Amino acid sequence: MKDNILRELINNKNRYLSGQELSAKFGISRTAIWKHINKLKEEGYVIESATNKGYVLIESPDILNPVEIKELLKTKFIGRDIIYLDSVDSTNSYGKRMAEGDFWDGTVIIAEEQTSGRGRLGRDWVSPKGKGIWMTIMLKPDIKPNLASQVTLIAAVAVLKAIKSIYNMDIMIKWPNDLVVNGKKVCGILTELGAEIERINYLCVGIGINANSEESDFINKALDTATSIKIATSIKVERKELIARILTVFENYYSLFLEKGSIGFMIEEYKKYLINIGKEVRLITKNEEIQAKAEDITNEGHLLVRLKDGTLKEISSGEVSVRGIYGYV
Ligand code: BT5
Repeated sequence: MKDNILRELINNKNRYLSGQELSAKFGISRTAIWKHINKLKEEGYVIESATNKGYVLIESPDILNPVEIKELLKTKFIGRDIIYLDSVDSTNSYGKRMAEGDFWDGTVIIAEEQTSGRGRLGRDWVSPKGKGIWMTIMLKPDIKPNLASQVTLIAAVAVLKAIKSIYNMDIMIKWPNDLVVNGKKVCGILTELGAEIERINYLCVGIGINANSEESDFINKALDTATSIKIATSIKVERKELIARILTVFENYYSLFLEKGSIGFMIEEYKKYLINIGKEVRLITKNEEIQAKAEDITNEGHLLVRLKDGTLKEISSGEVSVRGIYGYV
């Protein structure tokens, strides 16, 4: 009921809703309405109440309330079910546990904080409370497992375009899964899957964005390659707005991908945003590090590099980290 009242207040911004009107609409007493309003105020919603006029929503707190995110969404299925957690080990781990049972295709898991946020190959992802967007999109695509890594590239383009459209910043993709601003990482993506040999059971597309993190959040963790949208633009990110925009853009590309069976249709666009092409890079695997020149991206989203001996090598994501020869980019 509290969510219904909040939804009504959101949809009537700048207009007073009387206790009587709300009580008639939802079939509960005016005292019950008043109690729910007080609960919302306790959560940080600034609601003005005036005698004889009723209630009006002035301001929402910076918490990722699914009710508000859903009001901003323009999607058909992504984010129609949102699981909101104050704190979790990792939204991807939560998604994997959830996938042992059933879930709606397009369910999104969002947390204010991750206590064991994960990067690729067992690396950590720093996810301080209330500062970022730590979320996982859960999907059930009817595709072969070898296509799963392409969804990472879709997510990278979707996040980049959503950020660009709101903050108009100079943001690039570092193949395959990092978004970079001023030579530092602002977003990382971790796609994991549950699959049989021929069939994907589920995909977890984990997206981590440093939205409002401060320099101190990174210095404390000795992360000198990280930045946030707020550090880069001096603008406080409206996280709910950005999440809704990302999910909307993601759904468009993802639906086209399912229809066409490959990301070939968007590879030119992906390349346009790529920071690596034409650069000398270091390819870091578990066992070795080699230097090469990044030349192109294949239609499957693999990186083509020219080795020192002149041969071309095709690299799929997951197996390597790519760094510039002098540093992170
Ligand atoms: C990634 O891995 O970049 C994937 C990050 C995915 C995070 C999301 S958050 C929601 C979902 N739930 C999860 O548990 N994970 C996903 P990788 O390319 O391996 O980069 C990891 C490296 O980035 C670390 O070893 C650090 O050097 C650096 N790093 C850690 N936290 C960072 C942060 N907040 N910002 C920038 N760099 C960070």
